[in-house]
Amino acid sequence: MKDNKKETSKKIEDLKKNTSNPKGKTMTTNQGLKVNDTNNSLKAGARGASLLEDFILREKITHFDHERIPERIVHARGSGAHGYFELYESQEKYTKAGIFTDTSRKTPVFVRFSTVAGSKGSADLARDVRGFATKFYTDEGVFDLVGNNMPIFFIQDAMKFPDLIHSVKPEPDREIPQAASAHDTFYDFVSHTPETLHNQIWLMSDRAIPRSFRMMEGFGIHTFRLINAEGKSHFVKFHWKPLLGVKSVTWDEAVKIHGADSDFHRRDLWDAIEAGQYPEWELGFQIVPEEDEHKFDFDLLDPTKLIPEEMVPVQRIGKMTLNRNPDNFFAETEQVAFHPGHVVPGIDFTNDPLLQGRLFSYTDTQLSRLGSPNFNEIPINRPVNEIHNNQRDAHMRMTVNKGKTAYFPNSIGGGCPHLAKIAEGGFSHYEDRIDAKKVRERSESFNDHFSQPALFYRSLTQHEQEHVVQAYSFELGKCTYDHIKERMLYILAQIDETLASKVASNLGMEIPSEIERPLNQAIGADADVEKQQPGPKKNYLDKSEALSQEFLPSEGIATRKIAVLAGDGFSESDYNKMKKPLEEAGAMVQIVGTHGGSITCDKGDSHKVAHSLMTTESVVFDALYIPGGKKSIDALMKQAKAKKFINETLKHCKAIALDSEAEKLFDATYGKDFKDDEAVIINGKPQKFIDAISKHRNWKREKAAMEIPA
Ligand code: HDD
Repeated sequence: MKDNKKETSKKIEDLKKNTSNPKGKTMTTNQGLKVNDTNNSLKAGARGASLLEDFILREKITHFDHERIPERIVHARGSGAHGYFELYESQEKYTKAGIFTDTSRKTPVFVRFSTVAGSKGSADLARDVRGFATKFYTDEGVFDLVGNNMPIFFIQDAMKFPDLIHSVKPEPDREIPQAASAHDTFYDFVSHTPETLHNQIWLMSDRAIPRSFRMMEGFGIHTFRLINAEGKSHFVKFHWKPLLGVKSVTWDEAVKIHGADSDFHRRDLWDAIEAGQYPEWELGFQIVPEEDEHKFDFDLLDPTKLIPEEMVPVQRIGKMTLNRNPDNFFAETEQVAFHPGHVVPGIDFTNDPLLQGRLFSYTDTQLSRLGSPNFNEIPINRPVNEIHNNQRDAHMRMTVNKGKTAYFPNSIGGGCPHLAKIAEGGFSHYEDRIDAKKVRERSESFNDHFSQPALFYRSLTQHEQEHVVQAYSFELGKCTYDHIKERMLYILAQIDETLASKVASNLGMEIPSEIERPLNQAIGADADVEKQQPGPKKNYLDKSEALSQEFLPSEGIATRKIAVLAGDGFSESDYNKMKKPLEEAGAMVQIVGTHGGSITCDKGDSHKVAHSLMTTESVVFDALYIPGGKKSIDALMKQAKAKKFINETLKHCKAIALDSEAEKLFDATYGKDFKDDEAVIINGKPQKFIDAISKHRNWKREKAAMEIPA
């Protein structure tokens, strides 16, 4: 195992100034006084009253009483890691940003992944969008890319963000449900707001239940600008492409993982980094020249639209590696403050009205979450270059600013800190021309809400489409108002008739031919309602392969977790035959024993078990191996949980390998009907098993496996 705490960077060195390590040190109060007893309060006699004088007790309790800060209003549950970004080739034709032009740099990053709707303590496998926020500590200041794992957003204007979030959060009268969109208020809102449809259908897809944070794409969503040294602007969309491919679990697994390990994603990220299996993503640019702004059938400023990769290919320009877990969750992951407005020279904004609203919201929220405008001084947030300005004081100021002058211009301070010319790296905004009437309106070019959701659905493979049907049937099935479900069915029919009719049949309802107008309530009281109705579907691309997650395959099985089901007397030669090649391929092989502690193999050697059948579940593993050994198989035959383990692994379309006597156990499960399955390897070569695991799932099995009552 690598010692990833040895991985360092400019930012890690910077954090060391504030890092405290108690090893070999004496306990003190916050005033530096050595403490002699932290177990007993000061009393008038051993059984007597406690004394107010006890400043050691008071300090300890007072600090504890104030340990919590408000959780994030959205994206409250998250996990972070340190790493670095390296550029493949200078992108100076597009931008003057140092991180995108200087290939010699290894720019430190801190990334926080999150769910959106749930509280800080909610379960990782909620059906939800995932946040993917990256803080680049560049030599020119902090650049934050605050994106999600889906390339589009629910709404077109920041003005609607509180409505969206209030609808998806637990219903305010009963604070139910936690971390779930499957309830009336969410579908009441989205069914009246057809612009949400595109993100909604992504939310119903497998993307919303990832196998791992390490196996998700990331997207900056908005169209940003890149500005080069000549001041020329190009539009850009940012993409993160995971080298491990894009992988998900099934909904049935997600539900069970909630109970088996509600920290599943957090643990997975932590364990992979501790094991030296550092997750990697390539950063991609989709570049659109200024003059092509109006070339598309949709508006580049509309955040509910993506640019299909077939129209504008993603150029991979660099790679990010996450190689170090935080030292302290609160100090780093909880206190990190991202902001889409943290940019560096060479990167700028567009008029996307969602982005513009975000530029206000992120600093504002830190004032209540972190308590002061000095949140930038918290170690995880401060840049690696020096900060000098005339901002002063406020709660919890850390910096000791020298000198008399906190104003500009000044002569007493020698005119310092002085201003930077643009040529010296001073930031200047792109000179976007504005000549317009002040209006509170939505552009008509934002009115097409159905073409891209339909394109997304068409582009999915058959099993992915079926998962969308199942997800909508589950979510709408949880709603209690028929009129809301009817509106949703009517809207789904605008995407795809078959999708809508399958969902309708699962709900036991008909698709209405008409619904109450206006379809789009998300407009002003005086707006021209008819003009603002969603326009007809356009078909500018039959399919976009890149929208299916099957399109980004991965090779290998590094960090995949393989369960070895065994009891005393298992065949050591079977086990060794499989274990070595699996581990050489980077997989994590763990014995799940008939009991805890250790089990003894047929050669008499003792092997430590990672879990007993009582303490784990099949859903937290990627594949299953069962070695032979008569005594071991007889013991497993007597444990109902062993059969459940096999049945579930089959149901979730995962690879299974078994050797010699293990076939008897397999025959005692639904396995007997799946012996010809290509991801079931009986007495086969390890390489066949490795190939099957690397495909992630054998979806061809899914229809038949659904019948397994596990
Ligand atoms: Fe946001 C947090 C991503 C729209 C207001 N947002 C937050 C985080 C992510 C995103 C990943 C968590 C950052 C972290 O880990 O600390 N948000 C997005 C994306 C959006 C988006 C990809 C659309 C493209 N957000 C959005 C809008 C608003 C906000 C329109 C408000 C007008 N978002 C916030 C916030 C949060 C936040 C309330 C909560 C905690 C924080 O900012 O620091 O200000």
